[in-house]
Amino acid sequence: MRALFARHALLPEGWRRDVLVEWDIHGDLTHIVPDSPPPLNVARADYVLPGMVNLHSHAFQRALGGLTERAGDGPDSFWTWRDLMYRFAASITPEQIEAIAAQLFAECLRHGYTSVCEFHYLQRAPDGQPYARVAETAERVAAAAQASGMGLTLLPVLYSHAGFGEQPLKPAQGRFRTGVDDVLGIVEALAPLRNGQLEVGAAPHSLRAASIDQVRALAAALPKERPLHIHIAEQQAEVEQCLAHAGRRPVEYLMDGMALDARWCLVHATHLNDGEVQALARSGAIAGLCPTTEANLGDGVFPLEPFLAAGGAFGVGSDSHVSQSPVEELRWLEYGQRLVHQRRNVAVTQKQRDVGEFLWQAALQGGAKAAGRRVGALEEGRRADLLVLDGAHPNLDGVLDADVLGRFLFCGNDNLVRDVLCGGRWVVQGGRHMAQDAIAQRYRQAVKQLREGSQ
Ligand code: NGQ
Ligand code: ZN
Repeated sequence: MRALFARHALLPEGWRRDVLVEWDIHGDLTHIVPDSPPPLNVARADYVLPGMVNLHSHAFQRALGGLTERAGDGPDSFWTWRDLMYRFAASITPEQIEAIAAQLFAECLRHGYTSVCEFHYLQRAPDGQPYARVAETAERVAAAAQASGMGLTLLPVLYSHAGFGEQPLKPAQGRFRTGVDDVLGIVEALAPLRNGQLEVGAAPHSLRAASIDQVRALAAALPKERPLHIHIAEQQAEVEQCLAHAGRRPVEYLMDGMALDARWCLVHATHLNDGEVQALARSGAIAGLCPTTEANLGDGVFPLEPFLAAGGAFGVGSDSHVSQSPVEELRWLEYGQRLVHQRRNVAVTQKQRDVGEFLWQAALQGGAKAAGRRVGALEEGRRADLLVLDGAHPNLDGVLDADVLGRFLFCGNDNLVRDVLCGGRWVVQGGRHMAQDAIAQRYRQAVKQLREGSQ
């Protein structure tokens, strides 16, 4: 049956009662009718939310999570972590990429993500040669999304240089090497996979790895409606290198080079001056915030308050996947602000005073734009992506709908996501993913191979 009756459902305008939700065989929502009489023979749910968009992922890094938490000889940093990540990426096979991505996507679904944007740069063989199929590794990620039921935006990455001024790649970056034409070739090779569950955009890795001319060329060549993502201003060192190279800060430099709009997602954008905050907010580009990875890597704290005051749009991503939960990303987005400002309830607007509801709705809106897919709201014509929370859990039992997101995001560590519908398919039921055991078995195998290979 392609219908659900929700006692409480979060619609774009807020919580509504007795909502009949229907979708079609393609996985698109067809009817959302609040104040409906309870229908016969339709499954019921207490609290229903739209599934969250995870706007930034490097799926293979899931298998590195927790293994870089031991101090080295000197001070550890983002850059020392990156060397460990390169070492980990050196030998990984396409089969292992698929197994790791499937595990990640199943975990993300169980925790409430129904879309992932994969910022995909591991595109060549370990010896730096292209695979016989240019989109080999990207197709593996797509296969993992399909096996797990996750909605996907694949972003093949433009990665040509090691640093500003077109510095040659380091040997450890050989698997990432692409020029503009390579990326367009991969985008083309992926075209047959596009459907309601899968979109293809592109991503210059950063202004370090792609020159501003390359960024411009890629943006001009990609079909107009497709998303473009870029890492930017994630570390102070990048800002300093950019100032030395171009006399401007990274976001200034990018915005001087080209007009940004809502098809753009600027990932991290941590280090902004006031002018950049205003300009980025005005542009309509999405700030791609990844609070748990930014904390893990010691990036810094995004200037959320002035960005929101200027009307900026944002979404969240789990990036290196030290967390697979949107609860943790949104909780830490708010907590980072509280810690910095020594205040409470920062992520609100004049109109929306509830932190949890503001964060969930705003991250959905920004995330949907970044994904370039019709997702992010319980609305006719969008994908049938929704979460049923466990209404019997002590944190939710009998609560007012106005308190649901506060309980969900800011109280405890149990996973309150009980069932997940993604693209019109029930992929999680009773907290279990439909292929959880088989996917976990392949993941364990892949991780074992990687461990034994590195000894
Ligand atoms: C990445 N990760 O592409 O995996 C980056 C680090 C780089 C994050 N920014 C690598 N979390 O910037 O060169
Ligand atoms: Zn990243």
